[in-house]
Amino acid sequence: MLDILSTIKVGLTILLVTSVLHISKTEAGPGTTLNIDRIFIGRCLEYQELFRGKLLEPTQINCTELWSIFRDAWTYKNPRSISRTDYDNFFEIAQQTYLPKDKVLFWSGTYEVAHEYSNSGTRFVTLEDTLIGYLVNGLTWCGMMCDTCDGINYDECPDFPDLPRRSSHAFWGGASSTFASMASGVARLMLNGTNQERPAYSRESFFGQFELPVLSKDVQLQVILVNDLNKVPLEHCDMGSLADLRKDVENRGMLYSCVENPPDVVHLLCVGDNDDSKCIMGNKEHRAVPLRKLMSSRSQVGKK
Ligand code: NFD
Repeated sequence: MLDILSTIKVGLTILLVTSVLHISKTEAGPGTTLNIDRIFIGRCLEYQELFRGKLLEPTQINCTELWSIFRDAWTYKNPRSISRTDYDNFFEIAQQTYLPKDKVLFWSGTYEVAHEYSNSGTRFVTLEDTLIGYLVNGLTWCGMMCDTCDGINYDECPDFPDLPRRSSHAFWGGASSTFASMASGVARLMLNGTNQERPAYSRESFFGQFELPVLSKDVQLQVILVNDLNKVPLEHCDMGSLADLRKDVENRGMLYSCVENPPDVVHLLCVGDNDDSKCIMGNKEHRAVPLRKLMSSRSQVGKK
């Protein structure tokens, strides 16, 4: 009897330990991107050597030294203790001194279409087209304290919601405000009016927290409200969260305007999905023929 009880006890302990381990495992995200050093230095060299002819001036920077400065900001440190000031040195050295007037593009909830619109920094400039954003966009990194490793945790990094706010926003918050503080003239902000999960504009977004508050008062903000094809628009200029945005912008003494689904953006959306009724546009010759129709008329010809 005692044997059975102790076997159950051991079994329950194992179950408890594995479920605790499982919970702590699922709360962490993936670890630092493997080969982050080589990716960083490679991107830096590529940015420097191959990006001529874009809206931004090419940079002249020692990429190996820049990697060391970036690495020193977070390696051998607990990711929960990182804050914006850890990256200040990196931002100062990697920051481009000039952003072209009227060409800055912010985005919130519209990553894909905004970057198609900016076209890798040739039509507009997003944070990810600047050196700071380009170097680490899409990468994960976090440090760990240890004696015999390189101070980088390749196994797991904490998920953003699991970090104190000042640590989760340390890099991208700092990068966003460094970028936004240099915008001049007309700045554009692309928002999505068809997302059921979130409002088009949120004061909690990086745009709301780190970009809008540091924009120069001379900047005129033009919102481009994008409605996904085949979805019902949930928000319109001057209604709902867009009305809050107008208030926030005007309270800062800035000029505000808003356009909904302008033709150039609709054209971009139609590249991937020209069956939507919004993609039937222009005069007859330039009208996009829905692929489905074209295919069915071709198969009819084939049958005759
Ligand atoms: P979003 P937004 N911590 O689409 N930006 O207005 C960290 F680090 O909702 C660029 O918030 O729009 N990232 C990038 C998070 C990142 C967190 C941030 C969090 N707690 C800001 N929560 C970038 N390139 O990665 C969410 N994210 C990620 C600048 C989420 O995965 C741009 O200049 C999503 O991919 C742009 O004007 C991304 O943050 C504006 O801020 C953006 O979330 C977009 O930030």
